[in-house]
Amino acid sequence: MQQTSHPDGPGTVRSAVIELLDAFGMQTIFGNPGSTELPMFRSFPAKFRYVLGLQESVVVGMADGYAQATRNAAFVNLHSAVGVGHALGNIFTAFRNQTPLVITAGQQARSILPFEPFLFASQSTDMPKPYVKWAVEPARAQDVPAAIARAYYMSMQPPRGPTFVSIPVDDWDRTCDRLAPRTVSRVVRGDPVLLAQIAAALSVAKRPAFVVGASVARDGAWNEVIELAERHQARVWAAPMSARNSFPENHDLFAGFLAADRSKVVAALEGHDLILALGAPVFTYHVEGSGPHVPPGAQLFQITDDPASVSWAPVGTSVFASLTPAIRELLSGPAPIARIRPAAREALRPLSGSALTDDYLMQQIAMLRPAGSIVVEEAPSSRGAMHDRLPIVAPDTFYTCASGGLGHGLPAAIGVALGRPGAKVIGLLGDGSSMYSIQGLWTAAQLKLPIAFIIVNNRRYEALVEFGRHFGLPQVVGTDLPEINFCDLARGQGCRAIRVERVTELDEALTAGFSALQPLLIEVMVAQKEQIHR
Ligand SMILES: Cc1ncc(C[n+]2csc(CCOP(=O)(O)OP(=O)(O)O)c2C)c(N)n1
Ligand SMILES: [Mg+2]
Repeated sequence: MQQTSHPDGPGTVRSAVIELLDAFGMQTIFGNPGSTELPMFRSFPAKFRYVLGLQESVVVGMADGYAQATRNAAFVNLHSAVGVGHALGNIFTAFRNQTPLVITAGQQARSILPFEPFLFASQSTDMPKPYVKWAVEPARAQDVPAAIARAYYMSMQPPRGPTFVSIPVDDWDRTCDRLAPRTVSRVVRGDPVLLAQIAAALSVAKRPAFVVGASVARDGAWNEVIELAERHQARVWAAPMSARNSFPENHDLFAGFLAADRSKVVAALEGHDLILALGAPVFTYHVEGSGPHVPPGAQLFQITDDPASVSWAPVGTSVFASLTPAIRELLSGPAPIARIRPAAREALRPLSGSALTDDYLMQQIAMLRPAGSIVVEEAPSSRGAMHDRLPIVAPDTFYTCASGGLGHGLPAAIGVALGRPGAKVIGLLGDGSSMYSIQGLWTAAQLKLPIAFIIVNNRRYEALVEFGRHFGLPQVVGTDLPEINFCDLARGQGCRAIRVERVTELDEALTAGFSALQPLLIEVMVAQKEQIHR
């Protein structure tokens, strides 16, 4: 293969990998370095940037947000087995988020691997499994570039997700051939016969309903879903625990958010004769349930880019497909029968601000936030308030984790801000949730990212207190979080901070956060639920 000049000199594993990363648009490296990775960064190219996270969970969370925001795989570099260990929670989340990541980890030098050296990983590729799509430690140094290329292509294939390459430290300086990037398809066309059947059933259904999930947003099918819903006068529900926004929440056809609870899903969908799940599992549950999964007599169709959820769906006809082309096929299907447009939801009465509640906080965020701002949320018990009071109306402006694992939201907000320069990012975080990856504030401050970190400080794990009631527990151990000072935690990492203790202080603080060109943490001391008299 032809060699060209490279700042690193031609023909090393490092130069071949750097060229590939450049070709794949992965010039940003998220990492936390150690001895077993350093040779990778010899003569680090000027057009690349290294985003340092102070703990590997933060590193992967940032990369996840960045990959989602840019719709391209993000490159991650972790330190050996322990770095992978710290990162695993957010690797699991990236897997559930279908976020493409190429995760690399340093391994000890090949020549000393037989002697169980310091900082080696004995089963490096087993460690991140089963939450990566593919894991490899190449048999030879010169196979590393091909492994990186395969990891990239696989991460970008539906279902997208993380892949993993373990790289011995002595590999980087070995000589090796360059590897040309290839074109590899990323779209799955659904079975045309089944898609035609769905289009036909949809055209004659009396009261169709759609359940939209994160893969609609991931595939950029926002406009197509709106067009399909309007064409069929279908009410549109957000899928239980959907990690992205897939339909304008101020649209008159928007019906609300399905609960992750079987009988509640059935009750919400009652009266519909056809249910079309788009880009969502059927369905994500969080509590045990029994009985049917859909209202008796209703037909269920599912189209999604996750072959696993296609195979485990308990009822209905499922098609494995990329969402945008599949929905376009439905749009070219037979015209629907005449239907009456369903009534829009009733608007909630505005809150006066008699108490500093999470509901009131969400209402004021909705009122004051700049158009086009992006919400990255991890505030479990405030999610209902957010759904009620903070409608998400523009595509690609809402992110949360699909896994339920805390520690993703704070670093993901940083990644989203990096991936969408110029946009205001609002990190909406519970006091408990933010503590899993609080070190991310340092990276946000160093990079001067325009993020408003809003800490909903209710001084406890409120969601668990509420869950305790579900299990009939009058009291739940390990749920009080007194005496954490988030302003001090922020300032100690170079991040400006404001505390809001009274309703009258809220608007000014939010306005400051929404106009700042740098990160600002706003700690909002909200009332605990039983203190609220509505
Ligand atoms: C990694 C991880 N550990 C524990 C949990 C269990 N958990 C679910 S919600 C929650 C409470 C979160 O507290 P906070 O962010 O303050 O939100 P609140 O419930 O108060 O709204 C916890 C600990 C989890 N989901 N993920
Ligand atoms: Mg809390």
